[in-house]
Amino acid sequence: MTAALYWDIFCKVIDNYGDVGVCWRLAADLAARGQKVRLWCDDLSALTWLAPESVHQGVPGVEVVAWNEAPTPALPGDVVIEAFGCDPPPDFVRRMAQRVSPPVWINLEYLSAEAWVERCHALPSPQSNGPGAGLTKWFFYPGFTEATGGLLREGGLIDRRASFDRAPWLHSRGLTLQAGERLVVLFCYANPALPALLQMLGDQPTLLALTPGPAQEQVHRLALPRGVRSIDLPWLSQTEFDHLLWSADLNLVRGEDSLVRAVWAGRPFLWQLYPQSDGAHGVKSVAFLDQLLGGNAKQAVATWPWTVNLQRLWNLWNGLQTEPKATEPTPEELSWPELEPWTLAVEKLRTALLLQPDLSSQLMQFVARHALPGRRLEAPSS
Ligand code: TRH
Repeated sequence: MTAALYWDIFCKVIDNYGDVGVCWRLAADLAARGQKVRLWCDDLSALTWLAPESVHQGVPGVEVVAWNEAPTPALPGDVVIEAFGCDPPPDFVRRMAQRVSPPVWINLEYLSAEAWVERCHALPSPQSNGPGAGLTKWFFYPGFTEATGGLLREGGLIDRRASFDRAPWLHSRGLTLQAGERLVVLFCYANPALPALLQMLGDQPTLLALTPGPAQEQVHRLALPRGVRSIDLPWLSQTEFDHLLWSADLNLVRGEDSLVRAVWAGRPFLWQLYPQSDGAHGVKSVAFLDQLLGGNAKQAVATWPWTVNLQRLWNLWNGLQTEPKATEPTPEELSWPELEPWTLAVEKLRTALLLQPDLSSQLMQFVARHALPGRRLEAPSS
């Protein structure tokens, strides 16, 4: 049993909800493991729906603090996590350096399945100048292999998933399926491939559950094929969003946090990566497909012909080209991947990932290894 430490997590909301979504999950998970967490966030608005308990009754062990320009006299805790390189305030970093035993300072990075992540995970970055001169900042990379920091997976998640009862939950949310209808969840960015995908959904009676934002905005402008009806969802809490993904027959998710949740859901899914102007999302996409399809997505095509359809559809969904074709497939050339092997591939990946330690456990072990001897537990005040 590790002694409780004080953790400061800094989160800057750049765009969308992944930054605050990941930071909240981490804060709540650490607190559930007996740690004391102070979450500094420069935009708390999404927490009202993503984690309403954080705003209303509060969550034991987590203090949420509005991070603004105003100087704060807060004393740093034992661990300082800056999410996605967001740079804690200089005066706070100065106080970190002044502590008798400085905090373990971690930069929690974005999730990627690319091979370089293993090489960069847990590398030190000694600070030679600035307010933190003399301190060491550590890079911590989440990931899909043993040599990375793992994935967020709160205690009991998989048991809750296994005992989840879909029908009453759907009923409670007004998502009543008609006989033979499948449930498809759409959480996406603006996506030029949406019309083609909607046409494909017309092959079977479908209830399309639309998350707020681009999914609703785009679908409202399009004609739905026969047999497909849609329903607008409100923003759900993360817990309810999980339930939604667990209930679906097909999940269309975006961003890294929802990718992880789609894997834990164990249902077939397509992932829309955050599009980057330099095309970096293409490399990330291939790296994840490699993970999903037994290590090498290209070679998987020879062994498992069903993966051809998956990769074509996946690439179309991400505006990427499928090799060796020089052009995108036309809607007529697209077909659904076979459902059974697609589901099995997701379940297999989930099983493999469950054998690896989760991100919070790894962070706690990392901190225990890198804390300076003689660390005193100091209760910080904000
Ligand atoms: O919102 P996102 O697109 O965030 C992305 C990623 O973080 C990406 O790394 C970043 O570069 C980009 O923004 C700028 O997708 P993501 O990561 O899945 O985060 C969404 C969060 O919102 C996730 O925690 C799930 C949560 N969510 C709910 O809790 N309820 C909902 O109803 C929905 C739709 C999402």
